[in-house]
Amino acid sequence: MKVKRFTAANMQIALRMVSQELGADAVILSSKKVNDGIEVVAALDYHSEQDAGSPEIERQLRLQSELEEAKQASREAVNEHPQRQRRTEFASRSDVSSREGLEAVLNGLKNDSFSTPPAAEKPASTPAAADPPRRRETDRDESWYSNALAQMSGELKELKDWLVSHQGSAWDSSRPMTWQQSQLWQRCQDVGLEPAWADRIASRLDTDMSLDDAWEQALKLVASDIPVAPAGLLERGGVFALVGPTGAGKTTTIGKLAAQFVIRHGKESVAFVTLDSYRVAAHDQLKTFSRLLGVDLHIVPPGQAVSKVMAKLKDKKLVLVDTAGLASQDPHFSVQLSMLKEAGPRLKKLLVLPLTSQGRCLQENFEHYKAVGLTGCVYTKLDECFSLGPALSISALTHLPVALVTDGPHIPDDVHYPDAAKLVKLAEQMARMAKTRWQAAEAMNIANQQSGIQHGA
Ligand SMILES: Nc1nc2c(ncn2[C@@H]2O[C@H](COP(=O)(O)OP(=O)(O)OP(=O)(O)O)[C@@H](O)[C@H]2O)c(=O)[nH]1
Ligand SMILES: [Mg+2]
Repeated sequence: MKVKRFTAANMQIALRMVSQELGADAVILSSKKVNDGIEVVAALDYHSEQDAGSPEIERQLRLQSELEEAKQASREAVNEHPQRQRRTEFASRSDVSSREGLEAVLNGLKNDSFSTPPAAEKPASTPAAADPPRRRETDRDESWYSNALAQMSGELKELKDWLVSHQGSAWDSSRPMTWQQSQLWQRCQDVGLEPAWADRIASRLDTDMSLDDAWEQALKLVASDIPVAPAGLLERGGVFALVGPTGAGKTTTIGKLAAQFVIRHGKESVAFVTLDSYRVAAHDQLKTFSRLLGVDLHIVPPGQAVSKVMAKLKDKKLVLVDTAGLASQDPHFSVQLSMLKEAGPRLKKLLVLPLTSQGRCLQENFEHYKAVGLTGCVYTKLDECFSLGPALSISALTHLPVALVTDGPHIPDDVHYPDAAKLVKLAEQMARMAKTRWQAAEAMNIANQQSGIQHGA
């Protein structure tokens, strides 16, 4: 149990002091009016039955009084020595972390007989030595102080940079960061960028700019690091396989692309191929699209050559190959991977990355599918996601171009060509919104805690 006496101008301030010092679980044991306001005795870990009237409460209050008396006695001792008092005042008044604060301390010390600078350590001059030499002495003092000040400022800055670089926030701790770089690094983190990428961005920035200007630059660098595939897939066509985790949106995206292509180039120009024969009703969705759009569907059974089917579809402008979303541990996973590899580079493989997945899952998806030779990726479910940083990190760090972005389940409209700058802007807005929500939640927690204490009292 911890017991403490608090004195304050009114009850509200006293309760706040109790909450700050002993926390929300503190119990108020007594309160009474005193000359300068109100005195409250509060306890932490107080158990009403066993602690009531306990000598431990008396003992702790007595110790607190003795401690306060000792502090008062020591303050009086300091006041008795005027020079020591002056030094104490400099120290307490001045904030040496700023240039002005440091100057104030130095000026204070200059007037203090305890601290005589080297230039003034000469024997006292005779009264005859009038104004000119004294002015020279003052000039020398000034220059000594400004040199000392410049040196100390430099050392403080070095110390600050060193502290920042060793605080463990930087991914690459062997490379020191300035304070501003570390702020930018933190903002990149808030956006959800991978630490290694955030590190690269922060270290490329000129730190003479204001923090906000540097952040603007940082966002431009982020956008320039995101590889984007040339637009025009829907105009040019080609042979594309969509691979990726279960439920990522592969079949739906194929439906969107096929529908738009049919509108532009006619149903004869498109064909569907599926490698998904592993699950019950595996082809149903694609069969429905095939029927509605009037587009041919070709099924390639497990282990068969995809290249043979592709050879038969040479006259089609757009061939879309659907695959099964399988876990990497599934024995069929490697069979499907081999079929995709067998088709060769004419079959362009696009990794479908659902933006609603965690960053680590997206990273694993990339690792599992990169063996097929990915030419790009499709971001899906932008409309349902609240952090874009993880997917952008995959593209930037693995140089995997973004070919398409989908932002809804509707066929054929919810598919677009990406714009890196817009994606980055969106990513930053999402991060800002998340931060504001956390801050509001925290403010609510504190308010609830305080009202809880008041009700308890
Ligand atoms: N909100 C939203 N939903 C989407 C989007 N793309 C696909 N979906 C939905 O996600 C669900 C799964 O989509 P599918 O196309 O079946 O996913 P898949 O990758 O083919 O899944 P598997 O074949 O099981 O591997 C469906 O309900 C789609 O309507 C999108 O951009 N936004
Ligand atoms: Mg599917």
